[in-house]
Formats: sequence, C-alpha cells, structure tokens
Amino acid sequence: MPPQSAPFPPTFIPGKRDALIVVDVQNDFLPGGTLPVPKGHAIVPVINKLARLPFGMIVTSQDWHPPDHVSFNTHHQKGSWPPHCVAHTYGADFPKDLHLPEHTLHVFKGAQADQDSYSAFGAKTELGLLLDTVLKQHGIMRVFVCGLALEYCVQATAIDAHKAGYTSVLLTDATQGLETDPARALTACQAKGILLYSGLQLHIPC
Ligand code: VGL
Ligand code: ZN
Repeated sequence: MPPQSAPFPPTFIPGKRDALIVVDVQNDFLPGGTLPVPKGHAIVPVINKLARLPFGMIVTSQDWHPPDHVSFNTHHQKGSWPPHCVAHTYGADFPKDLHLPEHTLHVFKGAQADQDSYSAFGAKTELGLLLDTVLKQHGIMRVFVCGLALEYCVQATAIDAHKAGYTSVLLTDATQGLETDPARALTACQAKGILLYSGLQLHIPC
C-alpha cells in the first residue's frame, strides 16, 4: 500500500516562541519517593526526547519545601501531604536518568514555610524572577506542559499558563497522575481552555 493512502502523522517540531515546562519531575514524586506517582518513571524517556527538540526555552519547576512546610501532614496546621521535596535533599533532586540541556532554566516553588504553590507560575528563579517574567523576556507565546503530578501541579500550571495569556498545551504522553484514570483531570483541563496533544511517541522526530 503506498504511504500516501494513510494519513501521515504530523511531526512535532516546536519553535523559538515555544517553551517546554517540565513540572516537578523529582525523586519524591517517583516510585521509591515519599509521594510517588505510580507510573511516574514512564515519562522520563519521553521528556528526554522532547528536551532535544528546538524549543525557545526549556524550564523545570521543582517543589522546594523547608522541613516544616505548611503542606506537610507533620505540620501543626495538618497539611495534606507527607513530607516531600525538602530543599537540597535527594527527594527534591531530579532522577539521575532525566537528561536536560545545559541551558534549562530552573524555577522553585513552595520555598517559604507558610506558602504553597501547585502551579509553576508561583515559582521563581534563583534570582527571584517569576516564571511569567522570564517567559515574557524570551518572547514565549505558547507553552507545552508535562511532568508530575497531572491532577495537581501539572493541571494548575497549564491552567495558569492559559490565564496568563499563553497558548497552553498539555502533553498527555509526558504526564502521569496519582489517579489510575487520567480522564477526569484531562477533561477539567480542556474545560479551562487547555489544548491536549497526544501521540507524541509516534510524532517526535528522532
Ligand atoms: C505536588 C502535591 C504536593 C505536585 C506538589 O507536584 O503535583 N503534589 N506538592
Ligand atoms: Zn509540595
């Protein structure tokens, strides 16, 4: 059968006004960590491939909590989560098989004991610049969001990107959730104006 008879998949090629935002791919959110996403490790090779594409910018966010953070269930205000991603510990670090380019920009969130942010738009660079500021400085118009965990930090980041005026695309093959079925979170994202992009595995150029 000639190849033209089948719909040929469009190749996924980002440009200089596109940013990849890799949300919270940290040891504590992976199997073996304190707040594991069951299939979290499955997205690491996909993100490694994405990170080789010509995005205008690649950004990681990291949960970066003090040991007495308000979101921890050990805190006297009884937060929702077991202690996780304590700044400068192994749990807050990237897994060693995540390979990102040298020029990746790193932003950090939840670094103050009394404040939490699920969204990477609440995160700041080491110099204290908010993510939105840095994206604007680089002329970014569209963001592709991936990472952990789908129902929390990924969803919140994608929604905030849309609210901030970016075209917000969720890469469904490069995110994993705490729930076994991602349908609810994906539907909630679409209802907020986020675009879903699936089929990356087939469409990323080698
Ligand atoms: C997250 C719960 C608490 C996340 C962060 O990255 O999705 N979830 N802190
Ligand atoms: Zn957290």
